[in-house]
Amino acid sequence: MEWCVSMPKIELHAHLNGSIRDSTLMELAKELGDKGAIDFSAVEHVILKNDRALNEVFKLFDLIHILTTDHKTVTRITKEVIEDFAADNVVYLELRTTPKKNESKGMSKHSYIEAVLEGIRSVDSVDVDLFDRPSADISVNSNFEDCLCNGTGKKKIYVRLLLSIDRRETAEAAMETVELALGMRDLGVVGIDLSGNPLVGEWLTLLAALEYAKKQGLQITLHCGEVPNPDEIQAMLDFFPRRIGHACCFEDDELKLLKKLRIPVEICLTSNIRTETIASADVHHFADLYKSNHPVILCTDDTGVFSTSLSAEYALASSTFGIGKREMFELSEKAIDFIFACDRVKGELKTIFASALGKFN
Ligand code: 6MZ
Repeated sequence: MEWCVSMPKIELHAHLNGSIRDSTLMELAKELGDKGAIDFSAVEHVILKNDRALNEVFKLFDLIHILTTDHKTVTRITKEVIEDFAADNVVYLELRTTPKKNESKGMSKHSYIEAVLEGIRSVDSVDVDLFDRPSADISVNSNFEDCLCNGTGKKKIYVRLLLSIDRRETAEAAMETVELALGMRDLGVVGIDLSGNPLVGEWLTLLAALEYAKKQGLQITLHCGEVPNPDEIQAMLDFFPRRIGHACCFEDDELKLLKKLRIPVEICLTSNIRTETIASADVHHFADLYKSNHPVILCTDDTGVFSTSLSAEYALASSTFGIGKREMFELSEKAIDFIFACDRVKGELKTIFASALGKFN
């Protein structure tokens, strides 16, 4: 659907290492294969395979992480991911990534994020807004293209970072990530995400770090209910994060509580179907949440791993649930309310959407 591509969109749930281009992954695998570090032919079919159950996805991430272990590669993939989202008319991207240590490459969690920031700075085909600052720099333009280009002839994308805590991490490692996020608040980091294989790790191990992050004013989003786990779902809702991701395996009473608390849900349709956490799009809980006017945001999760784009997710929602162009536009615009960036950015995004409205009526 052409109009899904041209519509301005907001991406709030995208994992950096899950959003790498296949062509880049293949190139990196080939390089390591040539050096004898990996068996390229064994890796090639894993990268290009399309249907993966949840556990297999996390095996793929372990492989991807072997391909992206040095600073230069982290910088490269960040740059490409931002360019790809901008090309899909994503105007605001909250990109999340797990800071990694790799002593053999001289990489610390801090230098990993520095490499990500370098990737953001090196984007030159689009203007990137990375910092929360008070003054508005978009005048009220009369059309969407002018707003998108901010008068420079280049597209503009707002990018903010979330630092992810992997569920496999220790309490100390999680705390280190929170400290890192706090130290990088002036550099585009706005919050913390809890992610990783939902079948491993304990909520209680990570709780102290998350509580500390919250107390210090970082915004928090949790992967919640990607698999059935009633105790954890309850504990996560009690924690009252600013947003949650997935919410696939909620029982009726958990759903009722979620709706009462009005915690916005990041919905990743293709990811949930591919990983078989939801049987098919037509029975996805998006429909119920959307109909009951619960805050929902369509997101991609991992554009590379699931071969999708945000436009494709909008097209899938529109065709599966019979939602028209105007309503999809409203859904996209509503996401502004749930971003973690400052009010200046919210105001500027509202201007961008207002100027695009005419095309989507
Ligand atoms: C839970 C996920 C995920 O952080 O290395 N990740 N966690 N559920 C999902 N649904 C499929 N998809 C991705 O990006 C990759 C990491 O993001 C998390 C996993 O921890 C994965 O290792 P970064 O940039």
